[in-house]
Amino acid sequence: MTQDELKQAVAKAAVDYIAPKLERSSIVGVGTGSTANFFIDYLAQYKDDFGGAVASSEATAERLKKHGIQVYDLNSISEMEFYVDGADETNEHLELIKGGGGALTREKIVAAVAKTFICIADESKQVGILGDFPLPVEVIPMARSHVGREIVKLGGDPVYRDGVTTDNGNIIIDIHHLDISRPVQVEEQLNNIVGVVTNGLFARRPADLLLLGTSEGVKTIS
Ligand code: ABF
Repeated sequence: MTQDELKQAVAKAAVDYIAPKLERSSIVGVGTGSTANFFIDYLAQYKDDFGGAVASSEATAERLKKHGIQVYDLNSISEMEFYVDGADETNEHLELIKGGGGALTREKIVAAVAKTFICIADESKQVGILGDFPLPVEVIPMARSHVGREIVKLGGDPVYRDGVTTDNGNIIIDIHHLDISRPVQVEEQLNNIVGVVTNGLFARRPADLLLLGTSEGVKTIS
């Protein structure tokens, strides 16, 4: 199977998992990226059976609207049963690196609100120790150099993502070669740097369920 076919398989599995649990009033949190896009396309067939969605990016909001799925501002909803999104890396504890697409802040906010966070990923994303994928950090523009210096003190190599502005008007620094053998601790250290808005480690709030696309089929890991 190609990587795209694996992504489609997990996207469909996520829809099959949540569809029977959705009520007319249910709001679904929807992530960003190519796997999430497949999820949106499958979810559209159920658009009359649930209340609508909260999007983790402007791009996702556009795609949802094109399918006729109602998109809500997160502040206007009080409860969200599911958040479904991809990842750049996952370990066996369902701790993730996210944000390769630059939407990490909104993704982390939606993940914080959702009762159940379902991660959908193909098997290339599964790793022993997180960190081969450069860890994205969203940073307030004026703090770029300061944050870079602090990252070096932590042992990482900061690389400014040239030409990228997030949906929140900030910049992204990708951290290479950082030791992430203790993800919760690293997430907290990065959070403590003044000027960091969000980092792409989802360890304090990992996924609850991982649907992993493999050549032997979709594996469900919790
Ligand atoms: C989002 O999409 C991001 O957190 C992550 O960076 C990316 C994964 O992309 P894809 O599904 O295209 O591999 O979930």
